[in-house]
Amino acid sequence: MTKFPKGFLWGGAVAAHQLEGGWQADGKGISIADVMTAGDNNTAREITDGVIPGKNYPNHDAIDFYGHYRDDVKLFAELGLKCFRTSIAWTRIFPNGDEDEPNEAGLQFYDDLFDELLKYGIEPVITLSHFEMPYHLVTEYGGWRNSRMIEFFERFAEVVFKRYRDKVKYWMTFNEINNQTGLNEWGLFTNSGILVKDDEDAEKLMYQAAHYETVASALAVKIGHQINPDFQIGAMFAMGPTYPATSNPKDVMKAERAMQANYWLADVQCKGKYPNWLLRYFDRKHFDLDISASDLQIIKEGTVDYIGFSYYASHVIKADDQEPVDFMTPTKNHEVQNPSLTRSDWGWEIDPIGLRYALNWFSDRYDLPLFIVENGLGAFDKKNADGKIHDDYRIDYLRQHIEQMALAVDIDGVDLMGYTPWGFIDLVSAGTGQMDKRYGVIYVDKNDAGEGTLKRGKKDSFDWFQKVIATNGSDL
Ligand code: BGP
Repeated sequence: MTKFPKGFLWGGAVAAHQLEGGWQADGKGISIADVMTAGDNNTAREITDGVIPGKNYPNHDAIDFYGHYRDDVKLFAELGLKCFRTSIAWTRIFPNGDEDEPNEAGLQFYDDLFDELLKYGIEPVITLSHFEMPYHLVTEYGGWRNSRMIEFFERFAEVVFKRYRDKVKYWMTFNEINNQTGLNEWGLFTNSGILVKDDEDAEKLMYQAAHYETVASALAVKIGHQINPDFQIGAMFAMGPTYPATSNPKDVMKAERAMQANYWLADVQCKGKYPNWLLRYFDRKHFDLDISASDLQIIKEGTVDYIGFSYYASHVIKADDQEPVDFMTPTKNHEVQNPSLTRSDWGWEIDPIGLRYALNWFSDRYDLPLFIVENGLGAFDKKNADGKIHDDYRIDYLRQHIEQMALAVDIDGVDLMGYTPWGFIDLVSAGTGQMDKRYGVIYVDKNDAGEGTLKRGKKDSFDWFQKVIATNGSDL
């Protein structure tokens, strides 16, 4: 018997810049993803100063979903998807980000894509900003350190809300808005288009940028509801619970601090207010941020309808005796391995029970519907002698996570809207720029060197996930 409600949104998730390609097609502008090179397992992606000829920019062509979307959607329909999560590439609509008028060809592309999905009864689930803001907004305005970003984002949101008013019901404002709280270069750039100079305080910049984003998000929620009261507009967080390394209360408090440092944005977007500890922290640090009374009013009025989140792994933290527990960020240096868990090819800890924990954590705190909009296993897939990919490791990963989802729904009473595994069609990795870090149940013939026919194929996990959807999660 299924544990999942009727109408449960089984789907798959991607982001425009990671699969579309067509980086200059039909008037598209350059996004921040277009100036990031490929890294690999050991080297980070380079953020270049504009597009430099000869460098390898994997997002430029990606898997050419832009040219293949009709055939791909047909395959999604065969898989049985009820919904498809993608983003609208901001640079297709406003190539530079600060124009007065949108680019009609870009708008038309998403009209065609949504029509194609709806033809098969697949509901689009749309992220407005998924690591792909116009690069011009970085060079001209400094990204989200600048409050003018709010007006540019609003214009973009309003245009697409109006245009797709009757085609899209489920929206999210900013993808993984909280993954910049770790203060690393990648997180700050992909979320906020911020490159920190030597004489600048990264932490202060992050809080300021994140504040402007929450104001923009709240305004988008308000405008969206005016345009169509049926819209469901969610936040989106990267969720990876942090556990204490031991029962030493110092470790427990440190883990609590890590959770606060990573999820305060959920308070702002879901409760409509800053947590008390953070306001005290701003004072203590003399940050003197630009947070006005009217901003706080907007945040209060524009709380989200649901919580979307990604879940890949959990973390463990150990307190440092030399350091006061009130130290907030970054917390990464204190992470230790979890001896109870195994890890993926990229060292991400595999923790299905952590997903149930995460569902309970969000549900208890915010009492909102939840939507798991990313989850999955990045792995090196090898073709067998029969030319097929037998990815039982991926099936195991997904099965174990869905089992925990079922318990959260059935036993814990969590209000769960749906589940869209990440990168269910192979695409470019956001973190590394690799093609060979694969999450898909659909294989795409393209490798890290950019070689391949782009031909799509079904992995064993395709047939398995098809059955899961067809039985509403009862046959795992
Ligand atoms: C999340 C992003 C996705 C996606 C995923 C997997 O952080 O929202 O865009 O890429 O993680 O990460 P990666 O591609 O680095 O394996």
